[in-house]
Amino acid sequence: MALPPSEEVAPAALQFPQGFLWGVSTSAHQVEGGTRNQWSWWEERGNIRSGEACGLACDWWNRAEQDFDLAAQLGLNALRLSVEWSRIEPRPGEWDGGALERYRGMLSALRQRNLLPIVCLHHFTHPLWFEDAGAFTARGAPEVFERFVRRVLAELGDLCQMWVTFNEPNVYSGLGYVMGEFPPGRTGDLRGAILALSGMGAAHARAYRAIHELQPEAQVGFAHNYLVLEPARRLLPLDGWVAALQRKLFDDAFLQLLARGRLPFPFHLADGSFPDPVQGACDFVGLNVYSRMRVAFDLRFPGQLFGRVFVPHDVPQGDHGVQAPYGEAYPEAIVEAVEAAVPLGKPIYILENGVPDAQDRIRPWLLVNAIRQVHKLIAAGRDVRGYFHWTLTDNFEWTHGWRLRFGLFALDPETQRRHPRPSAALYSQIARGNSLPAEFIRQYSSPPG
Ligand code: GCO
Repeated sequence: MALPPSEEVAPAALQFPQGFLWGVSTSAHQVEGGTRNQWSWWEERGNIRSGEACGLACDWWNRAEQDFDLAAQLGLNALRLSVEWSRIEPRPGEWDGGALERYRGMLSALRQRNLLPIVCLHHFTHPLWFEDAGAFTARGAPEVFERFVRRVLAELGDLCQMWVTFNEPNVYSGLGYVMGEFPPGRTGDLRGAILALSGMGAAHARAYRAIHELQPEAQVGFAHNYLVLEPARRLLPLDGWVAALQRKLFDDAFLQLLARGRLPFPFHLADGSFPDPVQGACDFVGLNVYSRMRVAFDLRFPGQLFGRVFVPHDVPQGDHGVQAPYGEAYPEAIVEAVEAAVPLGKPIYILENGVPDAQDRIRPWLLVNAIRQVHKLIAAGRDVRGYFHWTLTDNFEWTHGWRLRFGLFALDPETQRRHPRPSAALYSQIARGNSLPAEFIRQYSSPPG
C-alpha cells in the first residue's frame, strides 16, 4: 500500500511516561487573601500599576478546598502552592500555630484528592520585619530563613516530601533591585541585585541541608525563571553582546551557582561569600518558562547592562499588561530552558508556564504547543517529569493586579465565582489521558491570527 504524501500523515497522539506530573502552580500572596507582608506594604503605598488591591485574592485562606476540588475534577495529579512566611512567623522567632494548622488542613485536603503537594517556601513574599532588616542582602539572612524552614518541616513534613525553596531568585532580585517593579523598589542597583541573588543561593543551600536532615527522603529544588533573550538586530555585534551578558546574569547565574558553587564572572566579584557549599545542593530543577524578549544595545539602560528589553509587535501575545506588554507567548522557550538546566544532571519539572488571556484566545495553542515541546524533550532523552500550568484560577498578578488573567478558570474577585475557560477542558483531557491527542496537535498547529 502506498503511503500518503508526507504532509498528509496524521500526527499521532503523544503519550507521556507513567507517573508524569500534571499540575497547576499557585502562590500564597496571589491566592490566599489578607496577607500582611512586604508586598501588602508595597501595595498600600500605591505601587500596583492597575490601582487595584489584592484584597481577598482567591480567598484560599477560607476556601482553598473548593479550588482543590476543581483541580481534582480536571484529573490533575499535583498542585504547587506556597506557604506565607509572614503568617507563620509574624514576629522574629514567634510562631502562629493557627496558621500552621490551616496549612496542615490544605495539605491534607490535597492528599485526600490525590493531588501531590509541592510546597514552595518563599514565593516573592516575606514578613516586613525581614524586609526591614535588609531581606536577602543582609548578613545572617540565610540563618533566619533556615529557622523558618526548620519550623515548617517540623509542622508539615509528614504531609509533603517535595519542596521548592525559592521561586525565581533572578526575578525577585532583578525586579526588586534593578527595575524597581517589586519591593524594595530599587532601580539600577546591580550590586544589590547580585547580593540578593547570592543571599538566596546561600539560604537555599542551608535550607536544602536542613530539610534533608529532618526528612532524608525529601526532594528539594528551586524554581528558576528562564527567559529567552535574543539580540534584536542579529547583525549588530553590540546587541549580541548585551543579550549574552543579560542571559549570563538572568538565565545562567543561579543555575551556575548550583552547578559550580559560585556566580559566573564578573558577577561573582560582587557577591557575598558562600560559607555553605551551594554546589550540587538540589534534587531537581524547577523551571518557570513563559516568553522570549529581544535585547537592543542602548546607553540609556546602564542598570540593565546597557540592554533595552522589548517585545516586537508582530509576535504571538496574550493580553497587554498595565503600561507594558507581558511578553511573547513562545512555547519553544521550554526547550532552551531545559537545555540550560541539563548540565546540573537532575530531574527537571516545568513548574510554571502560561499566558495572560482573559478571552482564552491564545491559551489553547500555548498549552498544546508547550506540552508538545515537553514531549519532544522527553523523546530526546531529557529527564522532564512534570508540567505545571500557571494557573488554576485567575489570581492577583503582582504589579499588574487583576489586569492579567492567567487562570484555566476565570474568577470574579467580587463574587468569588469561578467559570471554566475552554482551556480547562483541553488541559483536563491531556492530563486524564496522560497524552496529547492528535486532534489537538492538528487543530492548534499555528497561533491564532
Ligand atoms: C512569576 C511568578 C508568578 C507569576 C506568573 C505569571 O513568574 O512572576 O512565579 O507568581 O504570577 O509567572 O506572571
